[in-house]
Amino acid sequence: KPLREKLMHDFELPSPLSGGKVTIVGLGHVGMACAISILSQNIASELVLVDRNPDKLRGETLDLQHGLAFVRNAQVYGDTQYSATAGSKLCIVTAGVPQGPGDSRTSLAPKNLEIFKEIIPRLVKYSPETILLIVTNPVDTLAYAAWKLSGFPANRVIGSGTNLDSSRFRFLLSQRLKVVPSICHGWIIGEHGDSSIPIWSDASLAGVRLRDVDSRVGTKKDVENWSQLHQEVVGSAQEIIKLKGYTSWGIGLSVAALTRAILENSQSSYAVSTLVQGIHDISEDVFLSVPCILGDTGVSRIILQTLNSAELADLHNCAKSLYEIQKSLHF
Ligand code: 6V0
Repeated sequence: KPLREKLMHDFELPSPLSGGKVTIVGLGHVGMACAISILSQNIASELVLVDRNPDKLRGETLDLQHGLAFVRNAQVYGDTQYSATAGSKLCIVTAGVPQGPGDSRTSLAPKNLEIFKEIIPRLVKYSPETILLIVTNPVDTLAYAAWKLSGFPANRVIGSGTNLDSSRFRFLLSQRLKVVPSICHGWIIGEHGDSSIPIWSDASLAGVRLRDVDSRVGTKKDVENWSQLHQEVVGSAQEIIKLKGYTSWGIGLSVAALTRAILENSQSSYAVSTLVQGIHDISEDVFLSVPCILGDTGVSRIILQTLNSAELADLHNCAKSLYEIQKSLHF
């Protein structure tokens, strides 16, 4: 008898599909930051890694597998074939051309759209019930592309959107207030990146709205210049890219939080990119971030914030400019 059979008797083998299967396509800086964040927080029971570069795929897979003795039971394997992704509850897509110093996110759209035309139909073929979580930039346009290419209902296609911008904002708020980020609240909505919208009318410290204390916060009349925080959020990706070449940890942790909400059906709220046609009187079929409730159906509800007229106008402008970009692309 082989040693394995001398060591144990197979009684009832565990089911191969655990329900907590997550696929990550694209194992660059962002994909691997997502992988390590998800693994180290014990969020998924099965993690499948896919990349078109076989050496990178094998190297990253082995490297992660060598740490599995230190996390709760999770299977990790890599494949260039999409059949390995079958039955995924969630597919995270980070594959694509990254932003270099000085590149706008929007300039990446045509190239990354072509990559999505390869990836999305293959994911859909093997996991027709999956939820797609898009991270590749420009994330709002590519979430829309994934929705079109998949034919999925909109609730099952999510862009990582301004969840990262919102956490950058909460961190900066916490630094200025000298408290921890988790008690600072503030939504950044709209387009991920340059034209994101800070909702100052809602920003609060442990439930106390900053504008109830000083109505000038975040406006041009504000002598303390709190709106600078949003400028820093907008500039932060380029600042990090200049300093270290790419961004990874923030987005990795942000994606892990979204993954947990979906897999655990937590029904908690995050600013993510979703189909906003009909929300806040937006007429275009575009994906933009608004606070959404996430769970095992993807986006279960969209929170209808009470936006002031300036915030609404900014949101409508975002929708129009994204719509123009979409029109110029060939799906
Ligand atoms: P990277 O380090 O170049 O990794 C990209 C990976 O994608 C590489 O391993 C490629 O081999 C792989 N890849 C490319 N084409 C395919 C394909 N057709 N099939 C499978 N794999 C493929 O880039 P990085 O990880 O830094 O960035 C990835 C994407 O994330 C870029 O579009 C970034 O702009 C975007 N980001 C999005 C953020 C967000 O907040 N939404 C934040 C940071 C980066």
